[in-house]
Amino acid sequence: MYFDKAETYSREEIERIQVVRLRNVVERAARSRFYAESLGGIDPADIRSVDDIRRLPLTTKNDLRASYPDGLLTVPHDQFVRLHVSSGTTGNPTAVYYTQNDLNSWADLMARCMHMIGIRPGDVFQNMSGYGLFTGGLGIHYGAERLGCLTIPSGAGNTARQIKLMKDFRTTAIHIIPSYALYFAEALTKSGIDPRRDLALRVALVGAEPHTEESRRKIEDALGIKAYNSYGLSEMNGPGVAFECLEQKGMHVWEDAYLIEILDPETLEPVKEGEIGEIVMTSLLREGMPIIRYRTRDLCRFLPGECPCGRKHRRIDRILGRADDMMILKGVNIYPMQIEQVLMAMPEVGQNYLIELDNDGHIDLMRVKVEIKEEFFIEDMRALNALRERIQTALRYEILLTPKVELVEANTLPKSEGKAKRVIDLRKQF
Ligand code: ADP
Ligand code: K
Ligand code: ZN
Repeated sequence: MYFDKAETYSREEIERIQVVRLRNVVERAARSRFYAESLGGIDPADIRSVDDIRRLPLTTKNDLRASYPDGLLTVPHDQFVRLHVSSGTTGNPTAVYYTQNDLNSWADLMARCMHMIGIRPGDVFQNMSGYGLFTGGLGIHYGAERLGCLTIPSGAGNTARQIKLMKDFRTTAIHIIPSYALYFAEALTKSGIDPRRDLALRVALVGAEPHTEESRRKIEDALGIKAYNSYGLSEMNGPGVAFECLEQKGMHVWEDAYLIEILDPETLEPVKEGEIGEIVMTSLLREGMPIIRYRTRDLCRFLPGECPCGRKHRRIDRILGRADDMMILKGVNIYPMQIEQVLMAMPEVGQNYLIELDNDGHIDLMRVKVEIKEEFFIEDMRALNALRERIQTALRYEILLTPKVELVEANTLPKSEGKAKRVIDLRKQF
């Protein structure tokens, strides 16, 4: 029934474990350059209850950038076996290192999530998310193997091949980001395949980007499956932080492994029961690079009451949005500053640019309108096209997605008074 006995813990047991583990985290973290300074000699013995976490300092994305690449490491370099790097913005990206123990406990957590939604050894699991630096690839992959599934690392895209793999190997479970799932469902219909008749699909993990209850239902109807919401972030390993159970009523946060707070992003005080605030996370199991009170910028709320499934790990609602200007396209995190940095490094580019996000059906796309300085706005089509392609390549290199680039004449984009509006989101909520 349960993959891990932690799923059966009472509130008292959860909190007892949290206090012990938090003490260890504080002790261990102090070995890193960053926390040696920011913890300022806090004594682990001072942590006597879960609420004592509020004595510890918060950690922001900027802190991680400033200590890039290895300011948070607590053991020598040769003890690490994996590195993921996320969203570079102006200056440094953030690097997350894993020891073998970290990878093991992450795989266990991920396997726990998948087991919770009825996936078992013998299931055929197709991981249809990007691999590479995106933690949804390898993170979920190792969880599926840990659970004992036949695991197919199909990666994202190439819909025809995905379908063939599904048919040939009788795939029963998939991981897919919601926007691709909606696209995939349409492609399936167009290719004349009836998933209920022709495929063995039963269940999907969907996550990495915000989506609504309606799109979940759409994915479920179109593919003839059950779809479960999956939340995580690289700084906390990746996926496997919070996950829906069979009830599909919010995501259980694995509180034996993560200590979650929801704070008012202005006052940094805990919000009142059930109110919306920013998720702040502490990893309790990561040994090589523990992160304390990480400000995720994700806005969310706790769901009240107990879950009918019996697990006492608290549940959070769907992620309601972001407290910063990070954009999520096809599951990939992008900051407007990354784009600005690339554009402003090009001598031909003028003062103004505009990022438009749109979805063509379901697939996110980004259009970047770029003003070109008068002296460069030549009428030679070929030269302009070459410039456009150069900008596109530079952007793709930075954000890992290919935006559509449009060159426009100087002073033609709308000018704003005060804070420039750089991003227009025309996407229909899906
Ligand atoms: P991942 O590789 O798991 O996407 P990243 O660190 O790249 O990890 O991105 C983490 C961010 O993605 C989160 O802070 C959140 O904004 C977003 N995200 C992840 N899962 C979900 C989800 N289920 N619903 C909404 N947003 C999500
Ligand atoms: K993401
Ligand atoms: Zn539950």
